[in-house]
Amino acid sequence: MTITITAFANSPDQGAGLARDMIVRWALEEVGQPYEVRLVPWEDFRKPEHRRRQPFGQIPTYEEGDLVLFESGAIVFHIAERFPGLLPADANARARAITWMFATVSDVEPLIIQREVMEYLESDKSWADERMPLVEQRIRDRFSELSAYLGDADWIDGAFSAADVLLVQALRRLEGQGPLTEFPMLAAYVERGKARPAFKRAFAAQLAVFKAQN
Ligand code: GTB
Repeated sequence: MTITITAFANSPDQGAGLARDMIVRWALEEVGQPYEVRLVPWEDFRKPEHRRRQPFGQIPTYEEGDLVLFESGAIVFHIAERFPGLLPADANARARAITWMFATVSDVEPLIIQREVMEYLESDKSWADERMPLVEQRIRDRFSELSAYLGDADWIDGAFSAADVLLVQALRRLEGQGPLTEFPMLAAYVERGKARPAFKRAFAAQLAVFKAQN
């Protein structure tokens, strides 16, 4: 059955692979599933046809026969359950990998997004200079805990899993910048993720879209 995902027709990330279709592309590449991409131009994001797939008018979405999904974390979870390769067979290891998927989307990524919101949307506010160090300190505290948990392991909990797809992509939002650069173990973890052939294929595919449009 054909899998179709949606992505920005013209991504504001300039081909950096930070928009969330990258997470879905990477997961699909890891499990070896071909997919098609419906590119959504800005003017279509709020149209009813797109909102039927994504109630908040965003990308990515995932279609497979009658199934239509939104929320990149949920999409990756579905892919990981549907096809072998992204979740361990052992029940306990699988439960831990799923725990890390939830931890990433609820306890790690929102802190990083808060910083982006401050940088891009709130930098002109009178309180911005006071608040930014607080936001960064929260990220630093969480990264310190994350780094301690990861230690010198390759992946966040045993074998590479869907949790690593989500976590590496979340951390990539701070690639080359503080506070991530202050945590060499986490920066190296991101590099390991990026070195995976499936990541490279996904990255190249989204970059090709950007290049074709610009
Ligand atoms: N929780 C949802 C999910 O995980 O699927 C969030 C989806 C989401 O934020 N989608 C964004 C979107 O559609 C694109 S990925 N935005 C358009 C809108 O809301 O109107 C987020 C994103 C956008 C841009 C960059 N960038 O330029 O670097 C990075 C990430």
